[in-house]
Amino acid sequence: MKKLNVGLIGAGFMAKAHSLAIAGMPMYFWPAPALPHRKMVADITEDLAKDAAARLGYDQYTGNWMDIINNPEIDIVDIVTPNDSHAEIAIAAAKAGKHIISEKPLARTAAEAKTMLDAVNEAGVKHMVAFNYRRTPAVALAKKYIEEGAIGKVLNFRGTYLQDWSADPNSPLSWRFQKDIAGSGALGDIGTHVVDFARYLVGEITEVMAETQTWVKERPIQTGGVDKLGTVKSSADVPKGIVDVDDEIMTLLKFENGAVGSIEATRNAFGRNNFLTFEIHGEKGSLYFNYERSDELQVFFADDPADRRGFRTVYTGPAHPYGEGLWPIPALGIGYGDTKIIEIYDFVKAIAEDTNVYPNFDDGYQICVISDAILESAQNRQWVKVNKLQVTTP
Ligand code: NAI
Ligand code: SOE
Repeated sequence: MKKLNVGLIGAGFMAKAHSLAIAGMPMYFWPAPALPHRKMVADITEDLAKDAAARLGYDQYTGNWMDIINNPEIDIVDIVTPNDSHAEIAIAAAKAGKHIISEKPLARTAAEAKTMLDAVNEAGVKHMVAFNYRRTPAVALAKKYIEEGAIGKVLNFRGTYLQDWSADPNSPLSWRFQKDIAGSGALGDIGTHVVDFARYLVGEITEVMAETQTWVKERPIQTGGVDKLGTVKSSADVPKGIVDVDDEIMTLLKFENGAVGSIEATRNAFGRNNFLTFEIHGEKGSLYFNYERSDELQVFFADDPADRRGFRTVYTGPAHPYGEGLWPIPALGIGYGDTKIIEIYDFVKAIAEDTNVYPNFDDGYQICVISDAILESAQNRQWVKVNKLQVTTP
């Protein structure tokens, strides 16, 4: 079985998720299309990388990510650093002929994402952007129902991503609140997952009309690079820095196929944790998904007999997308890690079989174009048309 050596760059939250997925994938999907192997990990210092290698199971470590790029044994570069370094790393990796999986958002702006897209196209390597939530079996099942016409022509998409970890003003000023590192706030960080759902399930977005707000204008400056996502609060005497990104975005949407929709994203919604939802209305039925109940897809079919009409719950299992690799009965619990295992499986399969994989850098770029349009709309207080790349997304 072919082995694919992975070089992981960044050793925080996502490093754990990606490393678990690399290790666990063959146990879910056997025979594996190829065996990803945890070869080398990089962080900003050798000490951090050394600790990561021990913790996450890598053979080698380095304090300089260029060592991964220059290592001829590395097949896949896995980018799990904050958003400001995705482009520089991806372009270097593409030039070195490595396949690339990058965390989302692909880049801070569409212009930056375009440089990454051009680099992978020129190099002819496989590329993927890690919008993993579309790999929740219930979300893939919603896609299947829509494609089969089970809810008819789609009329409306309503998506939300609500969290509360930054609602407390003493949640520190990590990289996620700094425009030069993150690009944008709730929009790029979590809103883009919903934009990915909208494009995946409904189709291309052509116009947006948005509002953004920054509720907490300054926060205590965080020490240390890894974002603790509000779990460690600062004391009152810590110096404060300016938040120059959005805390909240709301946008109306128009789709190429005539559907309309809306997206809301905020990390300041007390009581909401990972409230990533969509409700889709079609001419013949409706679908509802909430990641906080990620085994479940709520479906309503308008041609049910009148006395049986109502939303019903489908618990995903072996009969549903990716079910053959997961657990033998429905409702055993799909977790965050499972979506990452499926993601790496699809990526490795595309490399082994030389096929396309989605969402790729084309999608990552288009989502950055939509994000830029959302920010422009909020600033200019008007509908903004979205320029469309000719993408190959199915
Ligand atoms: P984090 O703050 O937990 O960790 C980032 C790590 O990267 C730190 O260890 C830091 O020292 C290291 N780092 C920073 N610059 C580096 C460089 N130039 N070279 C090597 N290492 C460097 O960040 P987290 O939460 O893991 O986020 C990383 C990326 O993953 C971001 O793009 C974020 O948007 C994305 N993300 C995606 C999620 C998803 O559900 N798909 C979930 C969380 C994050
Ligand atoms: C923080 O809001 C975060 O970790 C995001 O960065 C991820 O993309 C999301 O999946 C979970 O929340």
